[in-house]
Amino acid sequence: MRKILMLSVSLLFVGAACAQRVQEQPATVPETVIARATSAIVVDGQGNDDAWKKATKIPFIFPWNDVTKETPQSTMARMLYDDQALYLLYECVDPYLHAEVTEKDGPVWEEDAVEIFVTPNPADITAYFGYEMNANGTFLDYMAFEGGEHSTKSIQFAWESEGMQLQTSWVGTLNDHSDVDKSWILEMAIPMENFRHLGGTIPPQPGDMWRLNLNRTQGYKGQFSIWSDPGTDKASFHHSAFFGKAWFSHKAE
Ligand SMILES: [Ca+2]
Ligand SMILES: [Ca+2]
Ligand SMILES: [Ca+2]
Repeated sequence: MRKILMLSVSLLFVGAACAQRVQEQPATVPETVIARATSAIVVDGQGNDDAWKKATKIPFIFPWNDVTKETPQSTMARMLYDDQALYLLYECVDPYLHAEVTEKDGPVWEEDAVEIFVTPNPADITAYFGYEMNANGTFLDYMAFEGGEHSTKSIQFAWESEGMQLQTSWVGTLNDHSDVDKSWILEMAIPMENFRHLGGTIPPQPGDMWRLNLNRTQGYKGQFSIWSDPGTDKASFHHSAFFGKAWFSHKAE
């Protein structure tokens, strides 16, 4: 078991070290507001619930690809919350849909996948939860610990979330690259209970701030993209010092 986990760790970092930086890192990390969901969200991979219309749109940036010279495979994320769950919606433009991993905690980051790295405790951002989800709805979850900006990370894949709801949908053909696809959507609800163990207030209260980042992997003929630029020369996501700031609102925005 230990051997398998160590192999996974090495692949995690090899897989995220291809593209080279082309843009300046912003001087400050981005901030957003997570509105309270005021009506039910049905996690069906469609993202068409009324509640989503009031969520702040979060576009991803491309620190490692010159998207003035290549077509950006854009991503728009949204977040909402209530006392029960943190809700996420990712809408991904993607001409080549690729996701074959179906094993829980498998190497989804090597395929078309989106991620959230998050801690409810802004006083100690060296530990955080990671969720990585591929386009067919398979996910990997873990707790990550780091000793500093560029230190060795410890990623505990054995940690398991409970009660996750997750669905995807797509326009195109999955794992058939003889055609050009259009897009995919991932919608999920992470029960708030899963955010315990690192400090912070669970469920979050209005005015609370969590540090987090939203990522998208390169996949097949794609681009690494992200909400908050980690400042690395090559695409690399595990840098909590550069997580963005997400403020919980008492109302629907
Ligand atoms: Ca793709
Ligand atoms: Ca796990
Ligand atoms: Ca296809």
